[in-house]
Formats: sequence, C-alpha cells, structure tokens
Amino acid sequence: MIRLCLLEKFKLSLLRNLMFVLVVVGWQNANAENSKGSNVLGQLACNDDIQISLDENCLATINPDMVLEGAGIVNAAYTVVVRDWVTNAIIDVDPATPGSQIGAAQIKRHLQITVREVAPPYNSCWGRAFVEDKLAPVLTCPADVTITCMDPITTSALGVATYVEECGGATLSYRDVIAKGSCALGYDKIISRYWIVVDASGNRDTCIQSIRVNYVPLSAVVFPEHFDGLALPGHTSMLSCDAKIDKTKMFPLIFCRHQLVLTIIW
Ligand SMILES: [Ca+2]
Ligand SMILES: [Ca+2]
Repeated sequence: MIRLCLLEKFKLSLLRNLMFVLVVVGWQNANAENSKGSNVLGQLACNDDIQISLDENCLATINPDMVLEGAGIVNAAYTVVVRDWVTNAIIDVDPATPGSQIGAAQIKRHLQITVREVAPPYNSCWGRAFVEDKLAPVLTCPADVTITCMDPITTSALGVATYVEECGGATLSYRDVIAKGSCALGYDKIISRYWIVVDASGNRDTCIQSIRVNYVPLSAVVFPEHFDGLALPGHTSMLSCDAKIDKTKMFPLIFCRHQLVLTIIW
C-alpha cells in the first residue's frame, strides 16, 4: 500500500491534474512462483542444486525439507512435484505411497523439484537435483574349500559369488592369486580367489574365497596290475618281449606339479 501526503496548499491546485510516476526499483511477489526461492513475504527458498542418493531399495522419497532452505521445516505444510529436467514429465514411481518417489530410472538424471505451500499464500519455489546411486552391491563369497590337485578349480565346481544390487545390474568377476606350497608346507598351493562386483555407478564390493589345494594322498593312488602271470588278485599275464602295454588298461597316472614317479621294473 502506498500512502501519499500532499501539502494543503497544493491540494486545490493539483488534485484535478495530478499524475504520479512510480518507479519500481525492486519487487518480489510472494504469491507468484519464482525460480530460486527469492521471495520475501513467505520466506520460501529452494536450494539451487542438491544431490539425492537412493536407499538400499533404490528409492527415495523427496520431502520438502530436502529442497527448502532453512531449518524447522514442517513437511506437511508443503506439496512436492518432481519433474524430469529434460522431458518435464512428472515423476512418482510409487503412486501408492504418499509423496513423490524416485527410483533407478532417475539415476544420473537431473530433476526439477517444486515445493508449494498447501495454504495461502501458496508460495512456491523450485530447486534442481541430481540423482545418484552411492550404495555398493552387497557381495557374498562362496565358502572356503579344501580340495586335492586332482579336483577341478572352476567356479562351477567351487561356487560363484552372489550379490544384491537393487539399482539395476552389476558386473561380477574374479581373479586368482596363487601362493605355491611345498611338501614341507603340506599342500600344493593356496588360491585366493578375489571376487569383485561393480554396479552401473561404479560402486564396488569385494570378497575373497580361499581354496587350499592339497596333494593327493597315497591311498588315492591306483596302482597298475602286475604283469607277472601270477594267479593273484591284481596280477595279470606276463608281457612277451615284444609286446606292448595296452595303455587303455593301464592305471591313471596321478600327479600334480610335484610329480609322483611310478616305476615299472621288469
Ligand atoms: Ca508416491
Ligand atoms: Ca548400487
């Protein structure tokens, strides 16, 4: 409201042809939507640029106090409208839940978030947000195992790590680091299988599966038959001087890197 006060002596001479020129230097309308929350009367201001991280379920509910500047904000006093910065489409991935929810589809996208009062003067402001997934997948390694050097060391035989990643896919891989053993140490080698999982945002988790590879015990060796012609279990006919051993009927040679030498003596 603007109040004009005229001197009595000018009233009679000026009232019939009075024109005022009002120069507006600065003005802010509390009822009009503004872009940066610079209004004064409602004291409503939005943060210019915020980051929103999704939770373990890859969701986030955008509340007014996440966008509005200041403290003591009562969320129930405002409504929130979320729009994609590029498409301008309104976003609420969980209509059944009160408020505006965002999810995996909004990761690495900018949003325009408008906060408006639910009561007069219905002031409002908007802010710009960037959505991020900052939670790493949760990785679980296969159990540690002890095998012999005759056993396969493939992942199909020894297990594959599993992971939980709610924000879309992730890439799982592994690499083996081998520590050689010896007879003195009592094992052939220990394989440390490093599993790693990386989600689409570069968050990662790792775990290690230990694989102990033992030598084959002597009890596991299958010895060949004796070609001596004796009528005893495990004995067979003698070989003639120019005969050849049928290898398909021979024993399986069992050796690892440290060989078990089997000698045939005639
Ligand atoms: Ca909702
Ligand atoms: Ca993630």
